[in-house]
Amino acid sequence: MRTRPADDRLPYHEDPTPGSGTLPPRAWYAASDAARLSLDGTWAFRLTAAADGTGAAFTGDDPDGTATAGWDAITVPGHWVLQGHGAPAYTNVNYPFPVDPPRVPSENPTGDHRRVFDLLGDWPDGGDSVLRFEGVESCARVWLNGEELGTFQGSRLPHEFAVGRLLRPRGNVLAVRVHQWSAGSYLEDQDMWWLPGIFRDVTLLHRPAGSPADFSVHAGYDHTTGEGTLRVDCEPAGRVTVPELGLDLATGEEITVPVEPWTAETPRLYDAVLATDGERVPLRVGFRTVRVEDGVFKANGRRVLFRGVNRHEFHPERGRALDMETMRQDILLMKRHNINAVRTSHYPPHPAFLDLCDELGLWVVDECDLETHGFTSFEGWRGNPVADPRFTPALLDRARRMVERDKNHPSVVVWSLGNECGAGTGLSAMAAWIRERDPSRPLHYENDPSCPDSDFYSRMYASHEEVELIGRRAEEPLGDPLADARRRSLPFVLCEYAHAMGNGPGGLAEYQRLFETYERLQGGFVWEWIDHGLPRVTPEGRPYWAYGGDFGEELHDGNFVCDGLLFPDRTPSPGLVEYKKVVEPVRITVDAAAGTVRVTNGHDFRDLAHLAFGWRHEVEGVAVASGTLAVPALAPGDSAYVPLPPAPATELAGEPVWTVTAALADDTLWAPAGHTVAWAQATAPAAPRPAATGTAHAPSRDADGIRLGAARFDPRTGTLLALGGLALRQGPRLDLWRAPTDNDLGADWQDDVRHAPLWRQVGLHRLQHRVEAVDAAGDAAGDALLVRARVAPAASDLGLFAEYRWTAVGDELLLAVTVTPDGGAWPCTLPRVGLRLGLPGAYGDATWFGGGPGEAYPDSRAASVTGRYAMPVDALQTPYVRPQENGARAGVRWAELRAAGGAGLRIAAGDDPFWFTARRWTSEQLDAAEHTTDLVPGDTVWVNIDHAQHGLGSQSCGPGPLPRHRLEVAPAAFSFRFSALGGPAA
Ligand code: IPT
Repeated sequence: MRTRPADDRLPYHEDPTPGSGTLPPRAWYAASDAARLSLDGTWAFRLTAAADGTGAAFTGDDPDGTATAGWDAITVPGHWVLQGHGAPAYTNVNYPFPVDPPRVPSENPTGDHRRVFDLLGDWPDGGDSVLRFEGVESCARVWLNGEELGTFQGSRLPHEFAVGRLLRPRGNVLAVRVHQWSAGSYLEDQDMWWLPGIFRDVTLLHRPAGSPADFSVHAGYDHTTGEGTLRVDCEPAGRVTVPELGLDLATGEEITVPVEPWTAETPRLYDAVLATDGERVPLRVGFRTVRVEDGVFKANGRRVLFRGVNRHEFHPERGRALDMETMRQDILLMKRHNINAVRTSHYPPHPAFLDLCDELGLWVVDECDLETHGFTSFEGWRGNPVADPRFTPALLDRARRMVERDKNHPSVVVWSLGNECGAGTGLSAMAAWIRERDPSRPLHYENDPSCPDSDFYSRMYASHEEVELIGRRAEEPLGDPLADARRRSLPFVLCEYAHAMGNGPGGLAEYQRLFETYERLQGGFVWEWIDHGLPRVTPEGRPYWAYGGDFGEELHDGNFVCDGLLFPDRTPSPGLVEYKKVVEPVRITVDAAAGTVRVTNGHDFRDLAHLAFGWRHEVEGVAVASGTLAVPALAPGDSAYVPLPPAPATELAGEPVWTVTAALADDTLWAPAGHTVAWAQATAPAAPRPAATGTAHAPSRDADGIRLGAARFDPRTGTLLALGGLALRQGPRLDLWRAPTDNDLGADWQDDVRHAPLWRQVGLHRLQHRVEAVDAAGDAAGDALLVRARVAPAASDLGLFAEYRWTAVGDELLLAVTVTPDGGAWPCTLPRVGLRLGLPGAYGDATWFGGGPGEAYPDSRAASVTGRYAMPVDALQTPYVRPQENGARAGVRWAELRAAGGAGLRIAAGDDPFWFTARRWTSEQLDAAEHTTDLVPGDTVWVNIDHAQHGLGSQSCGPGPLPRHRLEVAPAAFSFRFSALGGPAA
């Protein structure tokens, strides 16, 4: 590494050491009786291209605003690139500037922000006042009334200045110069949009004489006695009252009393007040103790299973400037989807978010604002700031600002040093400081394999196989036996897994089974919570979500920024619905034959008294009867069998389905009574399908082609042309292709087999159908139309024989297909095996009996509920930000597609339920689209009825589908029954 003798002459924004003029960090609290003035709102703004900004005039004491006359207005909190100045840019790992720490480009977008404010009429005398910035990206220099206050870096952390001596009743001039790039940018290489600006609140706070300089709430819980111990340290001293507990104690004094503990499942908070001579601060105290004990992370003496997500702060219009409503919405959505933990990837969130976590109940891994991932591109992470002593003071500053700000939240149970920084002494310095300052919480860091600074063995995207080994504490040893022994003794978390990019993730259920089997495996955090898509419109005004590269970035990582369980507008994706089911905290198994339901309480702390159980009986998706189920208030971990009522009598014929649900018995803060927490179904063993009744027809040739019952076929190709009054756009034929998902494509750094690139290499996206025989003479098995084809791509000797055996009985047309691979060894799996057919565009209403309401795939189908559903074809689509395979419904017994008048086509399963997909564009069009607006409905409804689908996996950043969910090339046989549905007029 070069050393730069000139470092001491670096301008402040390139100086890696913490800024100047700020106050020591302290605890954040939402409110107190001290005056405060929000400076959020409209500010004057001008963007310039270099760090000089608009020059000196802007910084002056100029209440009339001559210096900023004619400037634009900007909303604070906000990012200028989302308000019409400059553009956002997305990179994952790469720094979007030459890597030469701590120097940054001369082209350094700089936003001068200026606001003039009056004090409230009654702004108190005495004491001091501080100006507090909750978050500015990436570096700021601040002037008040013409005097420079100082500078700071550390975007997602608070910074305060003492300003009392400068304030006047009217016309205070606050000038803030914000640089997009600074030495701090080297520490902020998180996988997200680069979004400069004053993006969190700016507040003026009165600090009366005798107000707490800082305070620390220590509220532990002893599960062996049921007692909580409270001590509040505060400078200057004061008193703490907790009315509900009858407590009134001095600060520094410790008291032990019986309490109800805080957990994420039971977020019990006690209102309290900390009163010093100068200020009364309302507190909400949650009593809990967390520690790693016997290799297991425990809260209040019990092992905790993290059912977590990684949460970036993101709002499609406001970027990382989140309002309270959005923060609350995130938590409500998490709670309603059985999520119990958040890793604040990869920076401390808005401080109010943690209040909401305290209140609504989430375990929080609070992560420092730190990532230096871009250095991974250099041999041995050359130049990595966490191994560069020049940056150590900044790293310590960041650790301090996080811990001091967030230390009083019961929800924060783990401190995380940062993300993807490799290894370095700077990290150890942070860890040492945090351990000393707050021994009450364990530390987390993932990216140093020997875990010297972590109390968890933490990994990202490890395969099921490896996770299982780790669960058995039988993982591959580290070279150093001491380090290995230490790591082997640690509890394990997957700080990231199940990459939720596009369609996926698959394999969640299998991970969850491992977490539930091995004590050491304490769950994980899905990557990630929300897609960071930004709204745009086409020139014709059609809206879509933009991703990396859509803003003319020189370097970018495309749609890797859209890998969340929520769409950018916070609509839950199928992946989130699947996650909710997989992590449900009650396991229900319905045994219809035995007439029993087994219920296991999978909560870590709560019994089941808060849930109401119910049953429902349906026949082929039609409700027959329902009732309640008495389930004992099982303790965590306990199971019981409860009887099902006898099957209700019904005239209805068809497949009976039992559904048992566990729902909230009463309203909670996060969902109303009746909200379903867990469920299970029992479908009857596949009922023998009723034999088709009616006359068997024989095929015949005439001038119009081949006839078979109500069907007409092309005499040359043997393709079904029409059935009754329905003329098909394309008769059913073998289809293997699907528009690759992000997970099918895999990540380009992976050595493992990546499925979609192989599919394309083999040519599965351009299969030709060569018809070998159309035989209407029947076969030994009866009167059948036999069609034989070889389906294969150009330039390859690989192919598949497809034999279609058509028969007709009564009004039904039966098709049995056999598929036989031909050629040598296939180097790839298959996307799907089934049939594709095209119907006239009018056949746009789907009804089916099978899995729904949402899509499902082989390794993501736990949430698929067997029932009867009806929706327009347009509603069957899942609008992934980058279009790709979507919308399959699992386990379908029959599906109908109808036109407005009622005429339609019914497709019923032959021997096995099938996968049903329908859309107004082809798989090839879906494959070609880059944004949702590239998909234009055509005049055909394309229907796929699949015997098999390849799994989803998580290979856009992790492992592909598990072997049993891979669709291998092999002989297959499947069948369907088609019938034309007459409309009222037909
Ligand atoms: C991992 C990062 O920690 C996370 O921020 C995000 O980029 C994620 O990947 C992918 O979306 S790092 C990865 C290279 C294993």
